[in-house]
Amino acid sequence: MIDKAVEKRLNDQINEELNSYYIYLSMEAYFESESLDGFATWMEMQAQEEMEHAMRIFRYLNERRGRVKLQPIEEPKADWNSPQEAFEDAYEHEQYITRKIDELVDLAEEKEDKATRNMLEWFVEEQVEEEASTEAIVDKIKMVGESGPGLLTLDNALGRRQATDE
Ligand code: OFO
Repeated sequence: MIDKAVEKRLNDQINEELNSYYIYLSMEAYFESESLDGFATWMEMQAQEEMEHAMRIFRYLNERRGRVKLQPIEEPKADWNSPQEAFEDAYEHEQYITRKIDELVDLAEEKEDKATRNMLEWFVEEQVEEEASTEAIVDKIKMVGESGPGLLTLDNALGRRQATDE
């Protein structure tokens, strides 16, 4: 039987991942409204990944005979002043999620819950990738600056993102 404090925090993390899903879905809608289809595709893939992150924990909690309790999803921000601002928000959000995962790891270790600690290892590695990818896009947007052709080239490149398993 899973520790109650760990169960509670895993439920909170399911909520964080679903909030992430909503944030990126909202960014997808923003990019669609700006006719930046490639940026929108990238965000659609990102949102799908977040749903899969939530489901990973959902399935794990069920497997441990814990009780999944879904919580309300916050209304996400709907508008940004520029693609740079949206991706800066995404990068900041990923850093926040990394802190949440780290806190969960600390709790699993404190409770000597090795199975949860082991399950979280995937998330620890994933967060390295999530921070790196969003930060790299912020850097690229800064490089092209206000340049229309530069932004369109970047839009094309981001639109080639493929769906992955996670
Ligand atoms: Fe963006 O990695 Fe989950 O939340």
